[in-house]
Amino acid sequence: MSFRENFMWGAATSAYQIEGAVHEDGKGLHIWDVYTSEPGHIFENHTGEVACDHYHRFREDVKIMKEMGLKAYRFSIDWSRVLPEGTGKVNEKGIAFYNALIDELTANGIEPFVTLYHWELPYELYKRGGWMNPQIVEWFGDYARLVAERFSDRVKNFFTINEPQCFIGLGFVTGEHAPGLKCPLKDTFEMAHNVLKAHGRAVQRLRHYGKQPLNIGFAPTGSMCYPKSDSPEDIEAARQALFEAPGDVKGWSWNVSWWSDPVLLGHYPEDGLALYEPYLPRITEEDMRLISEPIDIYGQNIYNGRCIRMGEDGRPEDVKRYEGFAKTAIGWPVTPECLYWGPKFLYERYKKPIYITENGLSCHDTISLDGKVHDPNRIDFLARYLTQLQKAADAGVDIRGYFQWSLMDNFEWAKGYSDRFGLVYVDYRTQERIWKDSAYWYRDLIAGKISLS
Ligand code: GCO
Repeated sequence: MSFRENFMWGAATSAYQIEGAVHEDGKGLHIWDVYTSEPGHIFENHTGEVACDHYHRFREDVKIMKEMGLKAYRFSIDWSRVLPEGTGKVNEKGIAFYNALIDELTANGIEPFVTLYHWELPYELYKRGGWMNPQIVEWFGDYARLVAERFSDRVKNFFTINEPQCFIGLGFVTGEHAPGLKCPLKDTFEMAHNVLKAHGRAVQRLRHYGKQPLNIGFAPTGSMCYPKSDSPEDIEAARQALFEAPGDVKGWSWNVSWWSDPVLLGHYPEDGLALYEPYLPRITEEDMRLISEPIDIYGQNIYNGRCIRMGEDGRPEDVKRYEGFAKTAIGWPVTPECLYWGPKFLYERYKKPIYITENGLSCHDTISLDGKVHDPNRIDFLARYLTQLQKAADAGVDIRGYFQWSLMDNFEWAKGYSDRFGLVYVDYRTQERIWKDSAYWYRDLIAGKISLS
């Protein structure tokens, strides 16, 4: 394998998706706690109340990571567990939980990568306007300071926000995710601007209060674009398509450059500014300085991509997928090329070391008659995708690590427990963890016993 030395082979999770213990030890409510407690929002009214019971079983879970040979683990802190009201009084029991988890990881030689916001907006802050209230910039900054003060002696790597595309787009445009709102588009642009400013403030606070030099980034998502052929025209078309602003304003949040250009280049993209002009909030130079506070690493969640060619009119166009195109259980297309072209285009534009902060798939995993969980589709998917990622590394893209989504099956948001993304199977009736075949495969890959392509 030609990944760099010290390549961070990892797996990822997020707090609400695995922790459970939502009413324990002084945790406050967040928008997902509230949203899932009301029937009709989530598949079969599932909630994260118990989830994988990771809050009580984290030692067992770290043991699994260790046996798998993971070098790194990406997890998120539930803001409302450490600050039940989002701001003000600290919940020491919540802090103690994350301290114990971090200690367990470091004692086992696993590098913790901490996400500050994987969608657990404290309900008390939501009631005060949440992302609409400009004060959230300071609320989030204070939270980041707390995290730096309490955890950064052992944690070096931080991602501020996870997938703003989703939590704004699904939470406030289409209303499929908590808090389930369909807001005027103008509001959603304002929230997005506050999200980016909050990110900037968090970077400053982490840096200032960090107990050691930190690697700080954020973790956006997006459908990548890859060219139909290796012709310069198709490659250029794919690059343009990846970074262009969606023409349908209702889908505006599904946008790479609207989120990443401000953070890394210090300005919003020109095409978006023109296209979305009627909806935009006031944007000042001072805002842009805050938003583009320098970061060290670029996280990107990548699941799939669109195939693009240059059209006869000189504009990029989507190539229709053939009938029967491979898809995962959740229905997403299998497009390994996105893990070559995505990092390549992103690295060319943003010039930052890249972590693939999420990549993976759901399969129809079940316990077979032999008591094992066979998931050949996941192994095939991972082999194909990682071969492409390796190709990107070979081509000189600075890729530092890869986090499989997910370590174990968990609460898949509006889909509840109906989709299984884990390397490890969770039997929710008993909380038994069963290694899927892919978990053994990943272990062997990390150990260098399997080579790609
Ligand atoms: C994210 C993702 C994860 C999902 C995964 C599969 O926000 O990082 O939404 O939480 O579980 O992407 O959909």
